[in-house]
Amino acid sequence: MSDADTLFERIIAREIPADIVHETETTLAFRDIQPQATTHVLVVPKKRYRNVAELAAADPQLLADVIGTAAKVAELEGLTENGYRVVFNTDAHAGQTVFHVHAHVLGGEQLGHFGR
Ligand code: D5M
Repeated sequence: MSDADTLFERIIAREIPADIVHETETTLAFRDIQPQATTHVLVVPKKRYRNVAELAAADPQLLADVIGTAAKVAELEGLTENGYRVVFNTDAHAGQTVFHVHAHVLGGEQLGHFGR
């Protein structure tokens, strides 16, 4: 990818600090700096793709790794009994701000219905 590095490459490279929750060979999970729920963790593949559609097309196994890490985070954070949400904001209308694909794992409270 030709764009400049995003913030998340710098977190993966440990150039800037993050509150890391879990790591695998291919993924990293860390707490969102602006939490939108009691528990709000981001899961990123270490290899950069712009969004989930590009990741799915190019490397379905890596997408499965991201979802597997999200499930592991839910377990580690105690979210599995009451449930949780996994969200991929994709481009402008969804408000994607960091163009290194990331899953938001949200839970720890009753979440509102999503939409506007
Ligand atoms: O989500 C991008 C998310 O990234 C947003 O919820 C804030 C979060 N963010 C921004 N900077 C940081 C750092 N430094 N650490 C952790 N989390 C961060 P999007 O779906 O692109 O809007």
